[in-house]
Amino acid sequence: IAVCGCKKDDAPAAGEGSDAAPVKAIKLSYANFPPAPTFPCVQMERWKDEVEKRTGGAVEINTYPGGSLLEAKDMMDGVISGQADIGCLCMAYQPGRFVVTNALSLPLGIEDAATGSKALLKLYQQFEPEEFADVKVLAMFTTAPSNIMSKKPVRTAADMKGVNLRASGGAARILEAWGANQVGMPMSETPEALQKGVVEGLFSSLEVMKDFKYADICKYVTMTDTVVYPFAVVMNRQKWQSLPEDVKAVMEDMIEEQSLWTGEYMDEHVNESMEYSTGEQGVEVIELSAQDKAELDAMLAPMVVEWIQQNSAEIDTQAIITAIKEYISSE
Ligand code: 3IO
Repeated sequence: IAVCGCKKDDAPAAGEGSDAAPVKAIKLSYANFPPAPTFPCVQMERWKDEVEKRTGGAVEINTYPGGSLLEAKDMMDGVISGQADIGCLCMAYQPGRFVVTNALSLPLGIEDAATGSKALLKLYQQFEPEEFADVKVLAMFTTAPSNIMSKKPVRTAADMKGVNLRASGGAARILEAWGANQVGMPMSETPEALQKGVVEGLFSSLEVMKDFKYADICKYVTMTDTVVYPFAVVMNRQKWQSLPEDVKAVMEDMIEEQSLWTGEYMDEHVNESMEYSTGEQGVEVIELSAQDKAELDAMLAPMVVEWIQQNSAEIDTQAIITAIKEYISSE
């Protein structure tokens, strides 16, 4: 069937009004774990709208934000088993499963989400890690660099010691290196943990200050600008193979575009979120002294070398790090 470039009222199906959508639209479900206003869901709605438009209504995508179809840690297996056709996952929640792509969350000096997203997609395309063999990758992107959001001020490197801060994956190991007490959980469980006092803050990208209303409770942001969180959007492989070629072509053409769009959206939204936090919410932004920043950076220095050594039996770790550094410096 011709799906692209064909207006939906060109050839109405039998028994169908000329203004109706095609009767046999392909329906796809798309699962996401955080609430609708957050960036993984904003990019999901953008992808849905573009795919529906570019396929001329031949594809209909039903989105399920907030873990209503699959929860954070079930995303990959849920898509592989077909509980959802498409899913958006944060790879930090299963660090051992996504060893290659999680290399992006090592302290390598990625400055923003646009750079991180470009680098992550290239990394995936160059190394084709086998953990994605059972799915079709539709997009990959990262958050902006992580900073500390907390109820009490963290003004020095010493202030971090023993503070319960929530993080996941590579970011969690950064907090450990700094002597904070890292508590691991998906972002979707963090609002309750903050509310109950299980954690006193978190370590993530700053758009969450607005999108999760953390600015209501975390009145301090300490700028560390370290490590991004890598994300993937994946489709069930059999479902992908069942799609008409012209539908596949639309989605294929959108892989890079969607990945970069999301990185840019993230960077802009971090700025918006911090304007809101400092302007309307009275949040204080703390800059560490040059000496403290150097001390914290020095504590992270061994992490990349350790990662190269620890994973070298399974993957070409040196080549992966060299490739990432190349992608980043070509920005
Ligand atoms: C994230 C996850 C869900 C919604 C918004 C978000 N912003 C940053 C993240 C990264 C993340 O998953 C995390 O655990 O910090």
